[in-house]
Amino acid sequence: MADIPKNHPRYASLMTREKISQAMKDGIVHETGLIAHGRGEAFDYLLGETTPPAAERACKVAAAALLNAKNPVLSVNGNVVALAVDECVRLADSVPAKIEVNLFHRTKERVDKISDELRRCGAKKVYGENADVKIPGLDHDRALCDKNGIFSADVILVPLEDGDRCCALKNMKKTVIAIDLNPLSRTAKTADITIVDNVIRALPTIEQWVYKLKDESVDELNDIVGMWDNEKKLSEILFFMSKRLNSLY
Ligand code: PTJ
Repeated sequence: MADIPKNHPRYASLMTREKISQAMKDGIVHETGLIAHGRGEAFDYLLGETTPPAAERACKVAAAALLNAKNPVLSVNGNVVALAVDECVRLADSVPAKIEVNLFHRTKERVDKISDELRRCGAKKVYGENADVKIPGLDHDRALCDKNGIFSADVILVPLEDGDRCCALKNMKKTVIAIDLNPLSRTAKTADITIVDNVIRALPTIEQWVYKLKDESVDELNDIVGMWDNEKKLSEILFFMSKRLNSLY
């Protein structure tokens, strides 16, 4: 790893880059995952690298949806495990939810490495290694999933997604929660609940809400989810970003 001085003004961001670059060398992140990370960084810059109020509220709604689900699943890929493996495992434990590895650039070697890393960090069971069914309507490897995991999930959390799977999951009548720093992406627009925030901040925030909402009734949780208007919240995020940009100079 590069020797980055702690007093560097961009220390946290540079260390995150080191992490994802190392994970690529270790075979966890696909090389194009670095490009996806760069796009995420640019949007995070526009947010001021903080969680906007609409994202905090989205985390609350996401927690309510996960708690009310019969078969909640967290879908993880290389970038998510590189950036927030402990956070994934803790969130899955708190709900509890299943964890499934689902990759766009799928190879057995990457699936095994990512699954091993999840287990090393405490995941008791990892789905996706023996993907035996396909999400209908997808012609790439993200379609491959486990019939007891993503395929039969009613609520699915998809951090760092790439658009068309989100649509395909919606077509299967699943509730989709997305974490995506880009509020303009197809994923952000298609999901039922979009958290426009960095996965590094969003996953622990959802977990905190899971603990806060754990004792609420099913009706109370349904109300929290039912009152969410995703389109309106995305426009609030865009307003937050543009207001912030306009106030800089
Ligand atoms: O590990 P694999 O094989 O499944 O490959 C995954 C990648 C990331 C290569 C694949 O999903 C991909 O190409 O994704 P996209 O289409 O580039 O979309 C990624 C989205 O995630 C973009 O909208 C980024 O803004 C966003 N993003 C990137 N980093 C973060 C993020 N959102 C939240 N937190 C991040 N840290």
